[in-house]
Amino acid sequence: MKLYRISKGSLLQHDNASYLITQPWDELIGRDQLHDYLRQQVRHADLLTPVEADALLNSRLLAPIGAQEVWAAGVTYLRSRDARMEESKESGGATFYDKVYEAERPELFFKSQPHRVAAHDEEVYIRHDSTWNVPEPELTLFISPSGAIQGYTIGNDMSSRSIEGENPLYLPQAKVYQRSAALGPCLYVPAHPLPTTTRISMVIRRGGKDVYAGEVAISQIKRKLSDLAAWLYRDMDFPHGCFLMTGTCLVPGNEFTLEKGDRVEITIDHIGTLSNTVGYKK
Ligand code: DO4
Ligand code: MG
Repeated sequence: MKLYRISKGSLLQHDNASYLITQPWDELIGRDQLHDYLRQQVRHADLLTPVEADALLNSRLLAPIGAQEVWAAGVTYLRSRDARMEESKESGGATFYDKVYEAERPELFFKSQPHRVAAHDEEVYIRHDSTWNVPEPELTLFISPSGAIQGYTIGNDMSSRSIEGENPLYLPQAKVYQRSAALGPCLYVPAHPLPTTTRISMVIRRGGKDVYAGEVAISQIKRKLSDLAAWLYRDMDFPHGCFLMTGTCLVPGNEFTLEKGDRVEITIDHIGTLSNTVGYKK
């Protein structure tokens, strides 16, 4: 089932029907057995007509996040390891990336507070002080307060490669700034974990033309999703649960940098498409 966050509450799609749920978002999603709980909620929720549901889905969608923090895992795919080694070879930082790719402990970093997250169709930003910028399309987990994966959404881990490549200690500045994270369009809550054949694809459009297109199956990831969640929850509590971006495998060639006005479309099977236009903080 899919849960869309809208200004009136949540729109739940299940078995070709749509329901309006007014329970506050954090209270609704912050639990184990979320799929079963949502199925029960259908009994008390208002059934929407197809016209009402379409009108709500075509109005502004909010990012599917309330009070949760957004974290991210890095260097979980070979392509990401190789791209980081390449970009940081001048700074002498390259060797960290091959080590973390092989290490038992994954790279996990803080990505965003909820208020900095862009929703589907909102602008994502590139930094004014960065010369080399890319989107990173990432399967994003929703993890309950107890540490169990309950759902999935699409994440864009917008990144400055010039700042990250200059010095690995600049990683927080390369990764954490206004609208550097996008989540959406919905929270997908299946009865069973996503199949490993699930594909992530990304298209970047500029002036009506595709300037990048790529696709990967999540089976290419080096780590188990449940291990990433378990590492994140070591010695840490998340009273409302947490979102965890699981790393990118799709990295445009070194000549590519985002420009204002580019449209980034990330599609993940079963979940949908997250689209954002690129801009700068006003
Ligand atoms: O180590 C830098 C960031 C890695 C990352 O964001 C990724 O692999 O997706
Ligand atoms: Mg990333």
